Amino acid sequence: MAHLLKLSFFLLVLTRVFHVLTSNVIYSVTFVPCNSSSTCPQGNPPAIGHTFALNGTLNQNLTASINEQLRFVLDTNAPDDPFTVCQRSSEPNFCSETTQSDQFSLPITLTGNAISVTFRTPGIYYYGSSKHPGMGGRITIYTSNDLKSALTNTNVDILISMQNVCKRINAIVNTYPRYKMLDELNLSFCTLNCDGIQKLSNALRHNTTLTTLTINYQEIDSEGAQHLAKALYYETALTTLNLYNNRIGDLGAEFFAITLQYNKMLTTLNLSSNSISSKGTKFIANALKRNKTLKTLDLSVNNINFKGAKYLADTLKSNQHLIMLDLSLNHLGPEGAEHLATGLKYNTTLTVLNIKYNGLEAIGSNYFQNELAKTPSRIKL
Ligand SMILES: *[C@@H]1O[C@H](CO)[C@@H](O)[C@H](O)[C@H]1NC(C)=O
Ligand SMILES: *[C@@H]1O[C@H](CO)[C@@H](O)[C@H](O)[C@H]1NC(C)=O
Ligand SMILES: *[C@@H]1O[C@H](CO)[C@@H](O)[C@H](O)[C@H]1NC(C)=O
Ligand SMILES: *[C@@H]1O[C@H](CO)[C@@H](O)[C@H](O)[C@H]1NC(C)=O
Ligand SMILES: *[C@@H]1O[C@H](CO)[C@@H](O)[C@H](O)[C@H]1NC(C)=O
Ligand SMILES: *[C@@H]1O[C@H](CO)[C@@H](O)[C@H](O)[C@H]1NC(C)=O
Ligand SMILES: *[C@@H]1O[C@H](CO)[C@@H](O)[C@H](O)[C@H]1NC(C)=O
Ligand SMILES: CC(=O)N[C@H]1CO[C@H](CO)[C@@H](O)[C@@H]1O
Repeated sequence: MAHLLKLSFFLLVLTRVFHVLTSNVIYSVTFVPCNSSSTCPQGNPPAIGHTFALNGTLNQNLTASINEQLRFVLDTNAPDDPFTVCQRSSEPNFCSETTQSDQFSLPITLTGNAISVTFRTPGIYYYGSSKHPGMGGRITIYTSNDLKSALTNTNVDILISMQNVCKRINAIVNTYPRYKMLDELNLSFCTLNCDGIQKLSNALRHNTTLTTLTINYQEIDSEGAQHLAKALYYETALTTLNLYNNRIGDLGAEFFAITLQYNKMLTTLNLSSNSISSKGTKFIANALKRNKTLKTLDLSVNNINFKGAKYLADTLKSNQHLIMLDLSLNHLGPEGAEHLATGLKYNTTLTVLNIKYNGLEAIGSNYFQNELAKTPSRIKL
């Protein structure tokens, strides 16, 4: 019993510390030059020429949970741009027309001045300049300190889909800066099974702002690849997909090849170390003859031999988009090198071809003699 008491005391202390840590969120408020043309997010009047930056980020919308305290510290003297936090503002006038009863404090104007507000009711609030319309942003207060409150709500679908399949997702979310939009997600330390991949793929189909997804060192097989490829078939915002060290195999490569013919967003596909042979390479190479967006393709550490090299070489003759092709640590052989050297003679856009660790160190320089003389940086032998 005593033991149990001790344990609960310990838990209490921990909870308390955690509570203190998460309940006080500090933003420093600076004024930075604002481009009248494009970079004033809320269309500030050019005459003002300045806008708020919260922790270096222009006019971001914030999220927090009830009972969390937001503290805004002014980092610049701003006699003409008094800063305030308010409710019931019109948008995008952000506190500029609110009466004093809707303001949470008197406006601050001097370096070091601070406003602390603890929100007790969920809803929409604002921060901004009480003088200038358009300077400021929105504060969304959620009901609890859950995933929804931790990030801008554009990617909630993805996070929620991962919550039950990746135990450490909460850790990622808790360390992610709140004033930033989630645009990169690294799930490499999850243990995702096929079900997890399917949930993630379904969530990806909803318009999200995620542009980079990294799922290295998992056991994504052809079925998982099919789910992901299907998601990319719908236009997502994703531009970079890293799947290093999985096992999608030739069938998985075939699924991605289908998607590559339609997707217009993906620029980097990393399929390094995925048990892909020349058979799977053929599908991808053929898809790239038609596709136009992919710029970086990493097929290193696979089982590609001279046949795969020939398919890719054929593609290089017509593809005008690929910039980087990594075929290091495969089994290209001298014949493969010869094919690729021929492909490169056509004026493709490729600026880096990596064929290291294919046992071509000695013989490669013959095949790529012209290339190496012209642009040595183009070939990595
Ligand atoms: C904003 O920056 C301040 C000062 O650098 C820092 O103490 C604070 O933790 C940052 N706030 C957030 C929400 O990251
Ligand atoms: C303002 O626009 C100019 C020209 O487009 C650009 O060079 C500059 O970096 C921009 N400044 C900011 C603060 O975004
Ligand atoms: C911030 O919120 C305003 C509305 O209050 C909206 O117009 C704007 O697009 C939002 N900005 C971002 C970056 O979400
Ligand atoms: C992804 O996370 C893993 C594990 O935490 C880390 O080793 C790796 O560097 C990260 N990769 C990227 C691209 O951020
Ligand atoms: C994503 O957004 C675009 C443009 O807003 C829209 O046309 C498209 O249907 C949306 N896609 C999905 C899957 O919601
Ligand atoms: C592919 O991923 C591996 C592992 O993270 C990395 O070492 C490699 O540089 C990546 N390839 C590209 C082209 O980014
Ligand atoms: C090479 O580029 C030039 C100029 O961009 C173009 O006119 C020509 O058709 C191209 N040749 C091949 C073989 O792609
Ligand atoms: C998705 C996409 O960009 N498809 C293009 C593939 O290439 C053909 C021929 O160049 C275009 O007609 C498609 O629009």
